[in-house]
Amino acid sequence: MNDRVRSGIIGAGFIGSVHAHAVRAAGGDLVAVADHSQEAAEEGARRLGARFAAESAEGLIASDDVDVVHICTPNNLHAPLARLALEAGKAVVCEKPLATTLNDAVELAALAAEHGAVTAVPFVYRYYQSALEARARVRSGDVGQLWLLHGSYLQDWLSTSADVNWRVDAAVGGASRAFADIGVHWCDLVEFVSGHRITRLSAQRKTAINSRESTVEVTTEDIATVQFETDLGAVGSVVVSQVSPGRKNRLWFSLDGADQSLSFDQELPETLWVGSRSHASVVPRGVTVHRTGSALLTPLPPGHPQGYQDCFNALVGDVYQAVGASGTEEVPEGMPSFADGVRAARITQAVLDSVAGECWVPVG
Ligand code: SOE
Repeated sequence: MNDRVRSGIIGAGFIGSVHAHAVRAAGGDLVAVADHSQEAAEEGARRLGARFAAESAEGLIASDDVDVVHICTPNNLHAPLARLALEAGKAVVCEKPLATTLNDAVELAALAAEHGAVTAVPFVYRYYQSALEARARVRSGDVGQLWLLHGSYLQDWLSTSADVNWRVDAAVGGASRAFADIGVHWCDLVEFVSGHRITRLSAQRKTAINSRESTVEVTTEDIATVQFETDLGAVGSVVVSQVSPGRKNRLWFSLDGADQSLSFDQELPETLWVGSRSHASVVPRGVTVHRTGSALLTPLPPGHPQGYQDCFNALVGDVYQAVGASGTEEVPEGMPSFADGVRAARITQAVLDSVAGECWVPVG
């Protein structure tokens, strides 16, 4: 392997370009881009600054010039491409959902383990320093026993019938949309920060807009509400929506314990709110640094706002550190892997099962 990790990106849309910036920030060499057509691949390679446009996704995966494959395609292509990449001996960064079915996600994680591959699913909100501050405070015991975990993840980019996207079509995006696309981020972040695991849940789904311009019949949900219990004795709920006017990307949580409550808002990530019976404060990012091992976790001093792209850069920095060290044993603590992609698929399946059965269901 070169000194620089060599990358290939499949899918040069919005998220592909976020990955390309992160590859550069991590010191990677963006070698190739593939897309749905040769023309799109060439345009993407030019725009993202890759050395060449691959003739196909399969060609990019087979290339000896690529060490890490970034899968940034529509959801239904994640599993087949990730499988090919693992079989070709590559490290894989696969967008969420890892697969559109739980079985496929489980198989991919097993295949990755068999190959000893470095894998990642970009649950990037874990890299906000204020979220890490919350995690450290929970772990320190200051918050006391957590008994209520609650919040929401709200967007508005699908809130009119003119809003059309491949995610709306279950054949391409998967049976769950709002929950599988953003609800899983909330669950991942809250489990990561709190240390709790959701053990059973009861869910509702609602398709608010049944017919969208130039789209097949809409069967995927615009809204999901989930109430749950955890292994460490807390209860909680989350509201997920892609049709909440004015809410752009509002991932918000509150973790309420015996002594303190902590709350974090992805749209205002420079601070963590900490409340107790007698006092409340807003803690600025960077007052304490709790985590080591992530190459790019804190490139910005306090007062220089950390954003979504910085989180992405940190994730890819972790992946490339592990790839450079050529071994999963070197994976930095907290880096989200295919195992976390399986966890998200399990919770999504439980949401679907709960709605179908109109009952509480266990989360495996
Ligand atoms: C669109 O809903 C989207 O880009 C998600 O797919 C991402 O995972 C989330 O981070 C932001 O919103």
